[in-house]
Amino acid sequence: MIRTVPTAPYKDQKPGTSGLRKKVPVFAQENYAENFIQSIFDSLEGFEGKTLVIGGDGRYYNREVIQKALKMAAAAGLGKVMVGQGGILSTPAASNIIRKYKAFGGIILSASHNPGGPTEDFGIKYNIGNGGPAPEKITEAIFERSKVIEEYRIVDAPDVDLDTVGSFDLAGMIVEVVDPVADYAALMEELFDFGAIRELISGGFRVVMDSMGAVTGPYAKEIIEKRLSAPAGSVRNATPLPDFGGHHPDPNLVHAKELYDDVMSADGPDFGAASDGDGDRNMVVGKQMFVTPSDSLAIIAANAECAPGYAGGIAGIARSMPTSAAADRVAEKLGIGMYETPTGWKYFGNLMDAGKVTVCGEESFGTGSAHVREKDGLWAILFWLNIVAARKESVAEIVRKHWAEYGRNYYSRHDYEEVDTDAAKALMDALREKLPSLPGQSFGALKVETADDFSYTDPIDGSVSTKQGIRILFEGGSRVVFRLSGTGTSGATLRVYVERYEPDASKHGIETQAALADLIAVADEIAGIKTRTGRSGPTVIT
Ligand code: VG1
Ligand code: CO
Repeated sequence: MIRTVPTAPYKDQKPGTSGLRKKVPVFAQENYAENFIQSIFDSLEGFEGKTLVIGGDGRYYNREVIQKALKMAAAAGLGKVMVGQGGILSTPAASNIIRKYKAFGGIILSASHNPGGPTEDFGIKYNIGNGGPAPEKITEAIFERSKVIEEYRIVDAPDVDLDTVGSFDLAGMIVEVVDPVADYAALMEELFDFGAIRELISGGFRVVMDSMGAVTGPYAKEIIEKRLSAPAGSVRNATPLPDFGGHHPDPNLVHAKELYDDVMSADGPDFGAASDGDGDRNMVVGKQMFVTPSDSLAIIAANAECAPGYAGGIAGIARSMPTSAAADRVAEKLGIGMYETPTGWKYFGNLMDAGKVTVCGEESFGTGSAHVREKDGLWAILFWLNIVAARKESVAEIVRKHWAEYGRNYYSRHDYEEVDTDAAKALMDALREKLPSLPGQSFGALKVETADDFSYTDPIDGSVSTKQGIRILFEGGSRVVFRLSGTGTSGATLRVYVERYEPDASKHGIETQAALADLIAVADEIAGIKTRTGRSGPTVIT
């Protein structure tokens, strides 16, 4: 039954910030997906007879790779695979199923917010038994294995029917096709006050959610329209499509512009939300008030006790280094721990497992908590609705009062996408060389206090991650951070993160780009962005 297939290694299967991401034609090369999946199994121990969770965001090539992964799991000796119906599982839902059913781990198929389709992106990611992305030592082991792999094992069997819920035999392994939504919706109902949110909505508070043709459609329909009684049609683009309708399923000001414009208009809905390809990101827009992801983390943390699941308070907060320091001020006031980690959700896992932190966030529209071990788009959206329902104030009021109390961290990220890889690397190298000379230097009114290449030592297991982004900190709490994306699939993406702290409430109404203009200019002056990339400006501003 088990067939051992000789294969030749590929040299480019290095997982990035969140798993292996490549264009579909790369994944479709002979044995490419098989090699990577076998490398995962070869890097793990003790899974024989245990349960694995498999699901994806429904993008092009999802079903094909799921069939391969199922047959390879059977050959590897797994006892059972739980797979979402239709091959669908949002990333947070997969994390929940791994935890709830004490699975050994999971394979999540997604390239998140990147476009899908025959020539677009695909991805494979391994999650460990805590439900979170594999830590670096495992992803490194997978990469090392993929460079020397000589064979993979697969059972010869017909494809599994992914569309019917139930248990099936696959060459001696059980395949359980599960409802992708049920367990997740039940968890959300435990964490949040659905009664209060339902009352808010039935009182005329208009909520719209844009699922962007991606995985959260069925989840949002069940939760927002069915359980919270929002009118039918409140969830837009609710059918997961293999190409996401041709869009970037990226919930930000650029790609979710239609929803944004709608909610920003005077007679628009009271609350708008969007999520990404695999359901782990979120965008929250109140009527005429966009909430930055960094502020969202801070405000959720400050108001956590509104939600039943967090009524006892939160243990601590963690944020990725480029995320603004807004949450730090909340942690300080609450007298709880605050942790600054490298970019990528995998760095939060140990802190959550150790009970050090409850809520975590990234500036890249990612917020979540220890309820699962992934960031969670719908969770953040429901948290906001719960806060609005409990405080009986609009999103704009809540945000403005937060700024008045803690000060405002003006924040923006400028992305330069698909720039020449060598030019991007040269820019970072040149910046690194400049670091020692920067402290004490002045650029206009801005004086550099410190400058470094961020390095992180995990406080739980002592593992060290270096070169995680160059930060230039100015006196008074302003800063600029530079790093190269680890999720792109063509060329390099330079991310420039700009932040300025403004304690004075009378200065909280400035347009963000204007408030940051001097820092943006200094970032270019120090890094030579325009000259080195040949670009006159960023491709995406969020
Ligand atoms: C980006 C974001 C990072 C996020 C990662 C995965 O990584 O910046 O914060 O964790 O995407 O998110 P990078 O290396 O491109 O900056 V997702 O929703 O794509 O799984
Ligand atoms: Co995502």
